[in-house]
Amino acid sequence: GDSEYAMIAGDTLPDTHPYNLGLNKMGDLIKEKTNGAVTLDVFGNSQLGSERDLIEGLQIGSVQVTCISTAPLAGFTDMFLVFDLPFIFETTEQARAVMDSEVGEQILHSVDEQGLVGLAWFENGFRQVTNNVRPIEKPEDLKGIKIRTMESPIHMASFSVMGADPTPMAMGELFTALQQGTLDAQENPLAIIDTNKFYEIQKYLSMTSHFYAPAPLFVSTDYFNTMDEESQEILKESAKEAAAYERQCLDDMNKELQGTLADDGMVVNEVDKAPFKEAVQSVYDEYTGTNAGQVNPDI
Ligand code: EAX
Repeated sequence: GDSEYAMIAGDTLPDTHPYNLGLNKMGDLIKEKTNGAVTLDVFGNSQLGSERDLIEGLQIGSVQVTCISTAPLAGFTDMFLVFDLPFIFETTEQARAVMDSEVGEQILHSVDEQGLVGLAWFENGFRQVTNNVRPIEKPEDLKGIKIRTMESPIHMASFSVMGADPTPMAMGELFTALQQGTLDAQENPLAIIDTNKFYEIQKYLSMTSHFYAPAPLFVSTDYFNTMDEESQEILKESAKEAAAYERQCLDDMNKELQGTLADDGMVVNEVDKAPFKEAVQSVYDEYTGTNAGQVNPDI
């Protein structure tokens, strides 16, 4: 019969990316656990708009579920900003320990009253620089490089202090901008570089791991409040199970990708992170404090 709660999810990544493998898994779990009373249809590839559009979509009720980076949340809450700081984590294990901790839960649920109920932490991962000018081996190599960043003041400041020229842009416009040469560079985790086929239009891949991007999964607060308690519980439980699956998919992909991207023609280099960390120290000074837009030192 007809489902009682027919939800749609939107995100900005290709169908083959772990975000969508995870969201589809979540849809399967929910359908199974509710015998079809609750369903989730997934629309990737920016079909429902940019991450900022998706946040607004949840708030006004045109979309029910989304999985996004924390950067576009900077516009209306400072609770997620800590994740945008450069080199805040060294390993995936550290980042996951924070997401899965009490403070991680507190951050995830900090916007429940602002239209977005936090369900789970998916993961995007450590971000790497690709470009068409030169291998990035030291911060000076970024001088004059036109790089697309997410809409995060902290991300933009980090590239500015290293001498690059950051331009914020939605994911959906990025491939074309790189292809047309409007930009030299972009930065994203390997799974995005691969599933978006950036290797077709970018020559150098530099393993800077300069930012770590978690991916909070949200359901619209208004929509969530229309659901009966049992369906709410199933939704929450399925999201957590899907998050474990999503992270596993990402781990599996990451194991293969560095080699694959080189086979696809990219010139890959490792970097010594020490000089990069030193170069962005001023970002910590400028963006930590109690003013709006700053990372609260308590967090
Ligand atoms: O949340 O825009 C980006 O570069 C992000 O990595 C992507 O939208 C995933």
